[in-house]
Amino acid sequence: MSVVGIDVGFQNCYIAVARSGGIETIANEYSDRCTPACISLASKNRTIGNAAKSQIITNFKNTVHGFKKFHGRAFDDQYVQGEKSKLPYNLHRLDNGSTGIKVRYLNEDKVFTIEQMTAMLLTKLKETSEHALKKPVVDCVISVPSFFTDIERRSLMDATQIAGLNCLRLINDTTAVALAYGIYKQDLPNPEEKPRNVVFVDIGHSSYQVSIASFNKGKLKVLATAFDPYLGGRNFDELLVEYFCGDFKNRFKLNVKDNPRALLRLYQECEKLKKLMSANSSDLPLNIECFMNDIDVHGKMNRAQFEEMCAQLWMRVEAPLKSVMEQSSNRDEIYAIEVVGGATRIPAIKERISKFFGKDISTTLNADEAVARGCALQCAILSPAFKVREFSITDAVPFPITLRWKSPTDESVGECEVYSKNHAAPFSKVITFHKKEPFDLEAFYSSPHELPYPDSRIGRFTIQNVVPQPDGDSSKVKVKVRVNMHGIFSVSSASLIEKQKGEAEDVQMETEPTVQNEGRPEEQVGDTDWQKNISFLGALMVKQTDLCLYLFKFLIFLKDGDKQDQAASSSKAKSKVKSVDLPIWANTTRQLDRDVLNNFVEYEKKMIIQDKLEKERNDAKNAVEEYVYELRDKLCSIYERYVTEDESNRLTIMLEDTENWLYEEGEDQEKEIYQDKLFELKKFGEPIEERYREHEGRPRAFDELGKKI
Ligand code: ATP
Ligand code: K
Ligand code: MG
Repeated sequence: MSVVGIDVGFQNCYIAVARSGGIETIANEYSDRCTPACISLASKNRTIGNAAKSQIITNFKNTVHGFKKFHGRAFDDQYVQGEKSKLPYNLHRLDNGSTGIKVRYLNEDKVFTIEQMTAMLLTKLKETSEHALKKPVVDCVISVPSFFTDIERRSLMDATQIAGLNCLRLINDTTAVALAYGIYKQDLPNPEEKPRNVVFVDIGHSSYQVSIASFNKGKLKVLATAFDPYLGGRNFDELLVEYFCGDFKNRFKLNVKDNPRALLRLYQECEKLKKLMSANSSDLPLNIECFMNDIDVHGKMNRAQFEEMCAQLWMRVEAPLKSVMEQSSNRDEIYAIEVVGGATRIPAIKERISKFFGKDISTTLNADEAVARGCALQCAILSPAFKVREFSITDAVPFPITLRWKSPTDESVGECEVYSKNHAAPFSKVITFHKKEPFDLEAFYSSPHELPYPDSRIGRFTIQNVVPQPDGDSSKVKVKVRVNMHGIFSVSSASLIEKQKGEAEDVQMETEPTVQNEGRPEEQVGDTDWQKNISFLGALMVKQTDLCLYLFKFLIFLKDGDKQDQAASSSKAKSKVKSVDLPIWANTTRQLDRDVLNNFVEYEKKMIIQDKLEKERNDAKNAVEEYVYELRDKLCSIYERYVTEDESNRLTIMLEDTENWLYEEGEDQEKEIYQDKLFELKKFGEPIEERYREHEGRPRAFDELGKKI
């Protein structure tokens, strides 16, 4: 199996792999360790990464970037609509209401889903890692913003599937960084000692994430997370662009915003300027030649001006830091503040963070590569083929999750917060219900106001085939819910416990009217030590009807780990009850239809083949062109002595004809045509080459011989 970690950034993607020497970040075919999250669609193929980035201006309508946060978003979503007006390419409303991207591809109008776009990017990253590892890559770990909700995570998971990847874990950006920080540390406190608390800050192009994690030898636990999902490097670019648009309007009478190409160029130049200002506080120029209407523009800015201009943004740096500290009880001692992400290079941001903690910040991690490295480490830990130091990672649930249930036959409703904020994850829980018929469980995020997503629904899960006991009593139904490795909630299994003789007492005890209150056990849930595998949390009566009691009870709290789960449930089952698995019908919000997903998988494969064929065709064409230049060059240099004048003239004409052909009729031909052309040329070229080699080779052979003697 492959051990690959992928940081899918809003702007920049990085790949780290495990090789015998350890974890290393790998470079793509441009010797660049950063692959831009950019895809350009064209009439014959698509280009992805660096090559696509260079098309941003020339092919702006079909070059797609900045789409990461469209995952799981409806077209009508406020965020999507806000972005839409800023994008050079077109968004499109899909039939199911999701956001699609409309481009010209293979000479047709085509709408791709966000999952497909990210899959294209992943295809490229997969190929890059396959090239580096020299073997197929399927298993991987991929990073995700910690504030991504279920819908966004599931959408990203679908993308990995379309790209033919098996994502072993979607790991939160800051958790990956924490892992990259902790796993190599030799001096972490022993398990019984006071843990070391470290704050991790990642400010990328689109968002700002903070977490606080506690470390002991061999483990890390995320205590709390906080974020500003809409603050990143791009906000600074936007302000600079805004400024220069005004400046150029005044001084050059240019309406930059009416010209998408000029606007895109200005964005690129402003980003460069922003980076320069991080290292330099003096006046810096911004010059663009032939910007618009043949006018060259020039402007300037310095760091002080920039800082004044961005006042509203600096104010947003503190809130997530404050939030994360307020949430964690171990706030007294912060050992270090580790910052990563490109935008943390801005001096004013560093200063603000440092000032907040009253302490210097550390930049011991590679700001660009730490996330990818953490992903690769997690992948190595999960891989049976790799030996990695024992290191356990406990993440935190970013938003509380509530479960609500309804009976189809009467109006009874009950609900309970099953995962509190910062609850350990991954984590499974078993809830026991007493039911006579199938019932629905609805999962949703309990505090919509803190959700950076407009829809708090997670999904509806119908527990099917529930029947009363032969004696007419309610059946005990155990439902297992979990927040899995990817941070995704699900109702993972349900079983009906058939009453055995001699068990009546047990049931009676549970249906005792004393538990009829509507108290909520979630406070207890939050306080439970997750490491204790089983803990009884008391029972709660939801509503009593004339005929039966709807009762649920939290029974077992299991640290996620299927073996433990199985062991616990099977040993219970063996003891005295018979359990029957119940089918669950899951209807998760905004989920891509599985048939549609499979079509996307096939379509991605087709596009990969198409790209490969197009590349071969292009290579064949380039081979002809190169041969023409090479032969022409050699005819009047090294081959000169080996051709007659007549021969040379004939060949020169032939080469010229071929060159002309390449620009005209031969501009766009099938691969075979180019191959034939090359073959024809070589028929003339190769005999000359041979004569030359023979002649040149002879004295050298003597030389070689001479050396040996
Ligand atoms: P996200 O984490 O939001 O998905 P990302 O991972 O693609 O985005 P990064 O690669 O961490 O983002 O950071 C890119 C951002 O950092 C860009 O806005 C870039 O301009 C900015 N950046 C990079 N270097 C510097 C620098 N020296 N000074 C200022 N900003 C910088
Ligand atoms: K990145
Ligand atoms: Mg990032």
